[in-house]
Amino acid sequence: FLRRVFVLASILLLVSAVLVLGVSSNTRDNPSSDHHSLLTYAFQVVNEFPHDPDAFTQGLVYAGNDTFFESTGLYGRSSVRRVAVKTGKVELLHKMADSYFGEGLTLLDERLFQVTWLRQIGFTYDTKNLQKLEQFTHGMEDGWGLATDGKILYGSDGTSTLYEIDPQTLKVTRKHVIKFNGQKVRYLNELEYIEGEVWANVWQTDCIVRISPDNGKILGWILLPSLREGLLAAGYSGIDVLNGIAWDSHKNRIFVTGKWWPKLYEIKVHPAK
Ligand code: DDQ
Ligand code: CA
Repeated sequence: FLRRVFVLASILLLVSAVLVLGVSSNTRDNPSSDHHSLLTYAFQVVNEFPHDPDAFTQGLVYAGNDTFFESTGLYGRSSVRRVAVKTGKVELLHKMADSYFGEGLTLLDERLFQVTWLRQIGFTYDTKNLQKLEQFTHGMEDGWGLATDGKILYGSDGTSTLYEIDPQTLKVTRKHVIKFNGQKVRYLNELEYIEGEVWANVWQTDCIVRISPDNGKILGWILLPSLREGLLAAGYSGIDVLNGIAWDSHKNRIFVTGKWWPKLYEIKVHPAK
């Protein structure tokens, strides 16, 4: 019996030695592996709120006072709406013309800016009543995401380009092509400016990429597959992709949701191990 214990113990020792050696030599072979793990962020849900499951969310922005403005897509069903954070209730709704597919939305100086899909046409709205103010043409290839740092607009058009747009002239003033390990990151979608970074949903993925607007470099990836998977597991089979990031700069709250998602999440992000 003792001999058996001894043999088993030696096998265990050998296996763990191989494992430890394997892992450490891996790290040595790949000096950037530490760097890469720092680039990845996990998250935890700190609150969840109801969200209109008929909202094909394309733009989400926090407006203070526990209120969002949200832009929804699909032809004939596109809208700009004011939504109560806690209840998910739509408090005010502007229905768009049937021929427009609502996309990214942002809030600057009491005005909402919205872009539309497959067109270079955007609109501004009065935040008080959601009345349309102006129609504009932008210089992006298409209208997908919008965000602002309080001075300029950031835009995405489904390519790997992050645009800077002057809110007065609506002209593109600067562009960055976003690359990860030399590869273009296409399908940049809904945007949010958060403490000096631009965060972008990558369409058809459960990932948010964190970008430095100063140089277009990627600062990190937030991996959120468990949100969509959790909804599917709970029986919400009609949901589409993750889309919609909003930032409450007063209470440092991050909100995320998706197209036709019945829930909206407040999350906290931390480096993944
Ligand atoms: N975009 O938001 C990624 C820019 C466009 C999404 C377009 C998706 C069309 C879905 C049509 C569903 C019809 C029920
Ligand atoms: Ca946003």
